[in-house]
Amino acid sequence: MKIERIETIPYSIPYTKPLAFASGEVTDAEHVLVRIHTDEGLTGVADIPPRPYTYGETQDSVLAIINKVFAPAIVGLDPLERGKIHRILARTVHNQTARGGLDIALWDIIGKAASIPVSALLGGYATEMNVSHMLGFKPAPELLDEALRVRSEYGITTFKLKVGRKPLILDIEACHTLRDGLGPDIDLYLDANRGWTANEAFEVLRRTETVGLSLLEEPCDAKEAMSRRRLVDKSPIPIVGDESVPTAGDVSRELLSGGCNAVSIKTARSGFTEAQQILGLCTGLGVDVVMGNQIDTQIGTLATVAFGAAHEATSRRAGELSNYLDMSDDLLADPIVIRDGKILVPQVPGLGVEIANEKLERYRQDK
Ligand code: MUC
Ligand code: MG
Repeated sequence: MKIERIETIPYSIPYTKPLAFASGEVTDAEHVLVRIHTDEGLTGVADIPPRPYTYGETQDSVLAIINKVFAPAIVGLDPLERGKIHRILARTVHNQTARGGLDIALWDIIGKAASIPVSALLGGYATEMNVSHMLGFKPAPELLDEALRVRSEYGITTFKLKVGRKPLILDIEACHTLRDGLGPDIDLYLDANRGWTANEAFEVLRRTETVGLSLLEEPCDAKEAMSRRRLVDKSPIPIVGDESVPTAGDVSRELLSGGCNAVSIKTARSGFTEAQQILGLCTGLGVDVVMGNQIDTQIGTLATVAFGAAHEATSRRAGELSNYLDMSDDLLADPIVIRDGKILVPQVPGLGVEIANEKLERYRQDK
């Protein structure tokens, strides 16, 4: 089998409800759909979400790096020659989500060629994942309304609150409002997307001591190494690295230097291959992981579900899998269902991504 052609399709789908957080805001999913076609008629599919404020990529940069650099270098290779392909892709630094998407599409081909779900190929631990719902910036009463609605509609009992706002009282109040309104049984954790200093994060932790938070993600910039290390050292809850740890190398540096003591794994930026390396580092060191969301579409969500369900360590916590609920539409032909707080792994060869062609025609931007 040979890679014959790599197709990159820019598209845009508006959000019904923009997601705002400390490092940016998403109002439209301006993504790239990548399809790797083989000479045997098998096609691997992945969704690429450029996030300029996180990785410096844009829709145009994703198109350029794949069309001009990656595709010419890997067309003609066998999709099973993964080691060779990754060696070639690794010659180019950064471009996380472009590389991640290619890796996911290659795994999709391999699953289809073997007639096995990719999740089973990756590890086959479980056939479902619990869902964590992300709450963007909003006044506290609206956050509670959303969380109550999501719990009653989808059975979701884990919530990640976006924080990092000033004055700090906005986030402190939101934490107390959510805990008071949702009761003691929900899992509540925070993601500040580097919005605070380490000292501000200390203050928030102190003033939310009674809330029972489980994790604090990217409280401050990990580059401010000394204050971040002090925070990791003294925090009563794990400090999760997300945008500070996009690669396995970053994970090892941040864990070994004390920049974080838990890790968010995102398949959109790591693909499955590097995500497994990251997971190996974390499980080897005894560090907790959480399956994160790159503000993914349903296509991206299926990739996270495949990886998260495949391993015991990624199945322990609920994965962040519900951002797509705020999109006005999607390219996936059969919408994902969240029931009893869970998403099932499609039991079909590959990733189970079936594209609705009429939707792709409607939202693509290259015609
Ligand atoms: C998250 O976990 O941070 C927001 C920025 C980004 O890169 O991902 C999202 C969610
Ligand atoms: Mg994050």
